[in-house]
Amino acid sequence: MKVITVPAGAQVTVNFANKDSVPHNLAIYTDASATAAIFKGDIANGSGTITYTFSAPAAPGTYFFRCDIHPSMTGDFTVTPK
Ligand SMILES: [Cu+2]
Repeated sequence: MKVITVPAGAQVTVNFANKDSVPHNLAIYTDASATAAIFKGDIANGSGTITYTFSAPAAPGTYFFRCDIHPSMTGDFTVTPK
């Protein structure tokens, strides 16, 4: 389990460097059902880099992230109080 932790409401910048040979992305959802997206990052092809910027949820809590192409690549997206 991987964990990304950010402050509530923060402007988040992720320098997403795909060092793999297959495409990946970073997508954040309200929970592990992955039905309500908070942020869906564009897909980075192999050996590509993308900078993602988005606003963290205002409400502290534990959210969920995954790679949409490989739904078994998951982790917690934790939002801490400001
Ligand atoms: Cu992937």
